[in-house]
Amino acid sequence: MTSVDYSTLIPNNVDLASDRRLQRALEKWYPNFIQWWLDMGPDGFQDVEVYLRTAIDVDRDGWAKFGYVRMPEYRWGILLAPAQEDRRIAFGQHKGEPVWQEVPGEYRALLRRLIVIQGDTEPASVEQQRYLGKTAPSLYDMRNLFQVNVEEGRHLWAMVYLLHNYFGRDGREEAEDLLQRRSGHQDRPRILGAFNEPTPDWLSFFMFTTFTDRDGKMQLESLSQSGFDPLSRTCRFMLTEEGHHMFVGRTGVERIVARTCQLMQENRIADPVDVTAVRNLGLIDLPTIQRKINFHFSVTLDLFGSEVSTNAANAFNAGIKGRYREIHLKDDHQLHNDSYPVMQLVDGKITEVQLPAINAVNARLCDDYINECENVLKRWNRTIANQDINFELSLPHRAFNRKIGEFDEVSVAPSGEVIPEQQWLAEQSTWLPTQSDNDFILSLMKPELEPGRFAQWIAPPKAGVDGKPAGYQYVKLA
Ligand code: BYC
Repeated sequence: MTSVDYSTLIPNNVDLASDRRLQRALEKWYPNFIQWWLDMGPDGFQDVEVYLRTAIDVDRDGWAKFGYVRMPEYRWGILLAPAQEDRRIAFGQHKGEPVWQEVPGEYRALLRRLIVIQGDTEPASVEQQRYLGKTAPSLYDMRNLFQVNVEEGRHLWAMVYLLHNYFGRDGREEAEDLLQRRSGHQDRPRILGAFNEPTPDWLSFFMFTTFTDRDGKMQLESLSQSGFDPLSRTCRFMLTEEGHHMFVGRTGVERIVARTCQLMQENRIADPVDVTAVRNLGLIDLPTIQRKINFHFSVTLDLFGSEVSTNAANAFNAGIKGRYREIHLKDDHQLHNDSYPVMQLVDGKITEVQLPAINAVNARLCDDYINECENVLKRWNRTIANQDINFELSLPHRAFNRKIGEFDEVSVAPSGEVIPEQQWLAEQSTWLPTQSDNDFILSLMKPELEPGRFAQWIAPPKAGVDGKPAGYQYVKLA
């Protein structure tokens, strides 16, 4: 295991110095990455100093250090979690064989595709969040946004390292293409749907980091089970950083909910659906927050691919992508004779059907994801209940508003009821954010740049970053 070398242009623990060819290829990619970061990274904040954490080690304790950094000078490193001695493939037809240190020829295309899709999401999210710094509700939040952004940049590096080191010329071409596609671009969009949606306001950002970053966690966890060891080690270290992103999202929404409920109480607004009264106080009303949940949750479910998928079955069988926490599951890890319950549309009704488990790997990952999201909702609802407000946020049914998978062609209410298209058209504005909801949210987005001050519509956090107070000067604006 090589310790992290910070003396070079590209900090790494993969002994880059000993591989001149790879080092040269990455050094050639570096200026293009920086150009992309300057063009598409946080707009207007490239020169300011931000109190950021940088990964400096891969040990569980003491892996990061905090300090002021200008973002283009952030040390984006290539960091792999420590190798596990005598690691064996944990699932699929190669179960029990030693893990691969090189790409197995027969799985080359499959692996490359998964790595490219994963890699594509990382710069996409930075592009989506590019303008949010200008409307940050506090310096604390601005710093968290930039932390998320630089780490997504590092995750792009992680995938580019794999492409350059293990996929030769076409890997290098893919790495270049990762810098060419653009979120929401007409001709060169990002690969997956949710990464082409705009993130124009901070509620969208917090919803994205709650729901979409959580898909990131689930996918990275499944890839970290991979029999291709460099992918597994790369993803394992990425997961260390991912926790903070979801924390930013969950607590961000929680703070908005807390502020709304607190001021509703103080102003004796008893009816939580009295939207006008709440909005007149400069707050985001709970029904709008519900519609934002409906949107971000359903769009994110599409990222899991089709519930029933031969792609996913092939990746599992090949030992390339496992199930969530595969090594902790209690079965034969080959799924020859196992079945798994999947929700499907049968005779116009959503019905649970037992299917061969190997074809239902995506459905299972969705289930694990939904369970986690339920726990997040419980926390948000506790915040509401603590203020004695009679309102409950909920996740919409998994079939609601889907564009991919079993339910892509059917209209379904948040309750899970299959409804006629006409009813969907008539009622969708009560279920999904409307233009006027989005305009209202945008109208609240005014920057609050005084250390320790927070915008009207969001409560301060319970604690600051790295033991510092919430009012710390997290960003030194020029
Ligand atoms: N949009 O069998 P199917 C993150 C395509 S987020 C467009 O249904 P499969 C992050 C699919 O590519 C995590 N196309 O699904 C979060 C395939 O096309 P081809 C990102 C889609 O392959 C926040 C066809 O439909 N990582 O890290 O089993 C901030 C049939 O595919 C979509 C990964 O996703 C869609 N939504 O599963 C920053 C992990 N869904 O090949 C970062 C890597 C499906 O027939 N990717 N298609 O042309 C995968 O594991 C799988 O590719 C998917 C799809 C789970 C995405």
